Amino acid sequence: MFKKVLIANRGEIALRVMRACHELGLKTVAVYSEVDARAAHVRFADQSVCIGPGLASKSYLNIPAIISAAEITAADAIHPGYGFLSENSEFARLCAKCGIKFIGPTPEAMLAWGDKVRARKNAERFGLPLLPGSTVLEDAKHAKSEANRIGYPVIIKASGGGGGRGMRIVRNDDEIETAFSSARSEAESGFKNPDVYLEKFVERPRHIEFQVLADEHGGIWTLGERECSMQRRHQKVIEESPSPAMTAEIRQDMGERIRTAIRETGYTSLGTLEFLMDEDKKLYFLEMNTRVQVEHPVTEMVTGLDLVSLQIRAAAGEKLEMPDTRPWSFRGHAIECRINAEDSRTFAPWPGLITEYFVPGGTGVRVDSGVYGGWRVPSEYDSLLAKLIVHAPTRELALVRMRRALREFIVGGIRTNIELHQMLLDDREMIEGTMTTRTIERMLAESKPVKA
Ligand code: MV4
Repeated sequence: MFKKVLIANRGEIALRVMRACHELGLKTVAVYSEVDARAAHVRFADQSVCIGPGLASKSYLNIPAIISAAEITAADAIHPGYGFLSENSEFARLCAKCGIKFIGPTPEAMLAWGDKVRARKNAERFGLPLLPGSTVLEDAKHAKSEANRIGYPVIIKASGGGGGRGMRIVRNDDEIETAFSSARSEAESGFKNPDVYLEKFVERPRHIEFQVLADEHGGIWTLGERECSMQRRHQKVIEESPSPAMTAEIRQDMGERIRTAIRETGYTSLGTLEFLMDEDKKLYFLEMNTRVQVEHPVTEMVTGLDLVSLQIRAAAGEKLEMPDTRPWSFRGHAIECRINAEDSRTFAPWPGLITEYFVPGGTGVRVDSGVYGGWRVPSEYDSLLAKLIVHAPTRELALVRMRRALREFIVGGIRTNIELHQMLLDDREMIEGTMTTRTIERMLAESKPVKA
């Protein structure tokens, strides 16, 4: 096992990783930017190192500064959390070169799944269902012929992208040339990779993802799915497990296919496979995230597992002795609300001083937070303050528990999206469990308009 882990992240996920390390008896090193000197993750770490100014590119993305911090403190592993350097295979390679274990998949496995066109090829080879689509588009003429072969509407995506950035929906031949060239130049400037491909566009999909965990001894576990359809502009807002749309048959079938794909690509560590579900409950593989995700706690609540602890133990080369019930045995229902520092109506970010802070508790309530009363939320990073997670025997009781817990959450001094969550939990599609990726947009359009 490692002796000391450097956590190359901030906020709630840095604390989340730190908690797992301390329970495993490992020492921790926090890194922080100048604006984060008094952040919670710095206060609770055994050691801390300042790695640069507030701007992420000069601190949390500053590879030489982070590697130096690990060397100075004699950390033998780095946990990247999510975002920042978590899916950077060059960083993972450099860690290995410096004799520091990157807690995540190998650089090779990251590349096999990180590139979307390669991921589609792997998925096809190993039996994961795919939407009709193309490989890399050579030019506008090729884009047009592929779009006609597949049939409109289609969506153009960047092979080096992900999470919805740089996508273009195309509805007819007149739009394809412009969409192709703008997607291509956006991909080039945004991801330093001009490759784009296209897929059949699904109009009102659900977004469902499967959690997987693999050790370095051939142990592979699929840990059910998360329903992530409640999102706005590619930012997830509420997640839950299990998905109200899932059946035991689909879960079993997809679990078997995923374990095959994971085994055949030599993937280890935690990972998430994203799927779209159409109205006929057919699932289509979209992309894989090769990191721990924000919404991992809902899977933890229904499985009773500590995913981050298991991820660290797998990275240390441990053979994970887990009952390999396939699929995993699940208990009850979990829901997570992302509490952000932003206006509930306009979604404008709202950094500033937190003057008052009280977190809900009681039976079945978990709060993963990175802030405290007296903390000034900096403007440099994303607006996530805390994750409110509830667990209950049924979905209905989990909804009741979440409404109860939201009433107890007090954040003074700044605006938050708590009111948005209260509206969402009373929305018909949320209550029925029939939500799609369009639900939030629809609910906002129906509610009383307010000037921005
Ligand atoms: C799609 C799609 C419809 N059809 N692909 C957005 C995030 C990225 N991972 C893929 N995304 C989508 N891909 C096809 N062929 C709709 C989306 C999409 C979406 C997907 C998941 C969660 C939220 C979303 C919101 C809008 C669009």
